[in-house]
Amino acid sequence: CEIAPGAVHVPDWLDAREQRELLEACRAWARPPAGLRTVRTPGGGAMTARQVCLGWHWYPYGYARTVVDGDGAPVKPFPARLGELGRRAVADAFGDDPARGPAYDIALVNFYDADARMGMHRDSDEKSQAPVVSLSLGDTCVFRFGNPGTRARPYTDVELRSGDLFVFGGPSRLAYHGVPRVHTGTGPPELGLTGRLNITLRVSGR
Ligand code: MD5
Ligand code: FE
Repeated sequence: CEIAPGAVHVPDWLDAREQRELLEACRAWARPPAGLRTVRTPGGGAMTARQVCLGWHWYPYGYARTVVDGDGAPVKPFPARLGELGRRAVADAFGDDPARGPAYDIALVNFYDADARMGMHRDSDEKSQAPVVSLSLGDTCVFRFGNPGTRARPYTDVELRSGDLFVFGGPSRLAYHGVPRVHTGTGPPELGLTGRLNITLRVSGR
């Protein structure tokens, strides 16, 4: 379902087994060194979603090969199978040939507990125009899709559920977006995840 030009929502893209395997992998990546951390913004604030990075380490506002704002450890490698998953995601969303898809080299995994939010922002630290692939696990959230030019309304609010794929390409690549709300206890019980987890795949362009 196309929400805006280049912004495609594919509900229920990951089956139950793929969701379980991805969650297990995320739990392993979350362990130290270079594990789950709280992101602190230059203004003195802290993000409420906690994050782990693969391939490149994101910090406000850039990318590094070590956890420059945490334990200083080298960032965990970007797994080849996430690259394949990313190309398959873009191909399914846009109907392209997966073999010609982008070479993903960054994964950012965000863990949201019941009170976590993400304010309206743009993802502009990547030097590539390649689409961002977003995969959701666990609790349903309200995802707020805004505009390329302004943080303000109008917004399109979309519910993202466990297993959903969202791809942001073309004119939507630099749109403002956020997560105003997580609906506690709405994830699939058999997944065994409290809260919500989101994986984004990106191309660094470096
Ligand atoms: C999330 N994560 O649900 C979202 C999914 C982040 C972040 O926002 O920066 O880690 S990624 C949503 C996204 C990426 C690129 C463009 C657009 C949305 N967009 O144009 O709406 O944790
Ligand atoms: Fe973002």
